[in-house]
Amino acid sequence: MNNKEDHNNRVFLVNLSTINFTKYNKQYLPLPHLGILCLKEIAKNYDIDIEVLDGDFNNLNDEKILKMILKAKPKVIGFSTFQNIIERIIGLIKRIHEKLPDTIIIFGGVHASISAIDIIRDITEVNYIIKGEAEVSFPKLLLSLLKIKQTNFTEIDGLVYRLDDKIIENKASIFPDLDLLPNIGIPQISVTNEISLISSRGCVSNCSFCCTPYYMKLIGNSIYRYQSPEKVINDITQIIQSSENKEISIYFPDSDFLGINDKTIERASKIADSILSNKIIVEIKIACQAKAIVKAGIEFWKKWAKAGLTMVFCGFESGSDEDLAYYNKSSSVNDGLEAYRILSECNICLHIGFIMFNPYSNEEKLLKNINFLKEVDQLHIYGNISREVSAYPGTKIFQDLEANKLLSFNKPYLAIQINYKNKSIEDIKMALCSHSPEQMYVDFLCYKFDFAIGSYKKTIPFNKYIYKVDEVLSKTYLNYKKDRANIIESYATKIIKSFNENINDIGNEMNCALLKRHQEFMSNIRNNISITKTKTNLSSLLLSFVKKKIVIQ
Ligand code: B12
Ligand code: SF4
Repeated sequence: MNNKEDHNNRVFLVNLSTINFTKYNKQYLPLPHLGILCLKEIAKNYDIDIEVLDGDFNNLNDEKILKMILKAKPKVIGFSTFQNIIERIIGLIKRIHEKLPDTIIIFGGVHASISAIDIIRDITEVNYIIKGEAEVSFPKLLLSLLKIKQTNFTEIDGLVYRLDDKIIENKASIFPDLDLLPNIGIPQISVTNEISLISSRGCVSNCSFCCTPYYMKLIGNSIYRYQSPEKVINDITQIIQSSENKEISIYFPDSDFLGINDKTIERASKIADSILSNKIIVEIKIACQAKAIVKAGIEFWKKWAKAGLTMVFCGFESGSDEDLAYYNKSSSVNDGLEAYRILSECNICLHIGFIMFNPYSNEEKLLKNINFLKEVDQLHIYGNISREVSAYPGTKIFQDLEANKLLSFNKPYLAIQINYKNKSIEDIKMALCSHSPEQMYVDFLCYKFDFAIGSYKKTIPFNKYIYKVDEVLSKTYLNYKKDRANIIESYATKIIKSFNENINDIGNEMNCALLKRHQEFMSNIRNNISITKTKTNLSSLLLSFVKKKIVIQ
């Protein structure tokens, strides 16, 4: 029976937006939630139709999602959980439960898997949690809940549920053969030509701030698993064939696309070989580690560049080896510098993950970070100088900071505040980070321009405009980027070196200087606008902000 036929049998899978639509980050074009997309596709094999409400990807804020749920009165709603949205999810399910007390609420995803027992004990509105990979367990549970095929709950791997006064926790579930997964790129084609796929699960490293290693251990398989080159190529080919000649770009935001040993690097090499030998025209972006970039070597990256690789995301995380040791990174500062050099030589754009602050930061390490960011040409991205480490339950950092009384929280799975060893570093963090919302907006433009200019695109779509790329625009942007990095360097260094109380004022001055220079850049490239879709624009929004700031001062 198709559950579509019975409206009371509707099943929703929900991912609340992480950006939550403030006026500064509306521009951010996010990736779809790949986990719930995968579950939706798998459920089709069981004739179950799942409706996905993906906050980021479908442009839905929490109120809109609530309205849709209350109108549809679904029988089952599954929420994918992240730590930074869990409180909003809990608030929402309480409101849903008030109006629709019979609706069954299920949690899943990495965060709920790690804190399953605590969550189900505390949040009575949650009926079930599936711990681990849910491709087998979720359809089994749905078939039971929709009364299509009863299964004894003890036979559903990963199921965490209440039975009388007890909480039952089955052993976590895992999907054994990644080659058998559906092609989750196909359903994205109608919405975007920037498709995301996952070709591996797990990671060869064990970074102290990351949930991946702990999650993989928890679900009973800490081995790095990956799809065969044949499966990856097959999915890419199908996507291209189904996309009716649209230019397709495919991003693999895997925890670790490359791995680090000869066998895993060989897999990636074979994928590039196949793209080249089959003359597949596609743009590829991947995520991997600095050490692996170096290990794979320049010829590997030249081949990948020929095969269409335009961007690599890499978690460099720090410019200090001491911090990298605390983060238990496999890669060193030198690996980062070398990885940057290799990718630059191959004209592959680099997008980095970076953690400026942790509770043990000191002036010396912060200055090393600034210096490193300058060396790898990433100091113009404000996010890089304003991010602090996260402490997710299950991670080594969480354990360490909790043991050292540097964490404040009501429950470990809710929002967590990190406290600093040295109060003056916390002040520096405040002075540098408090402008993130509006600067994130500009960072997003920089990512777009870096990428488009670095990979020789003819146009750059941004903020309802399309900019024509020519020599003048490239030069104007590169000057702007240099100035932005210089402004950040001089003010951030001043803030870090100042031991007086006016560092917040210096932070405000930095923000104003950056926004002013941004405004100048936007007016300099006005002639390159080739298509105007609407009258509202980023420049006017930021101009009003600059004026407001100047008045405040
Ligand atoms: C790819 C990726 C992204 C991509 C795509 C994200 C996405 N939503 O799909 C991008 C780059 C956009 C991203 C963004 C973010 N990410 Co991310 N991301 C990952 C990564 C590397 C792989 C995730 C993935 O696609 N796996 C493959 C799919 C198939 O698996 P899955 O999503 O886990 O889903 C499976 C199960 O978990 C389960 N499941 C998932 N949801 C549900 C719901 C129900 C009801 C059920 C029953 C089951 C279920 O079934 C699925 C199939 O098996 C993970 C690392 C990891 N080990 O998972 C981090 C990870 C999930 N991300 C993380 C974070 C923090 C974020 C951000 C908040 C970062 C930020 N500060 O902005 C945002 C949040 C965005 C959002 N709300 O979607 C953390 C989460 C930590 C935590 N405890 O909350 C992780 C674990 C990495 C880490 N730092 O440790 N991310
Ligand atoms: S390399 Fe990335 S995915 Fe792997 S453990 Fe470190 S942070 Fe996590």
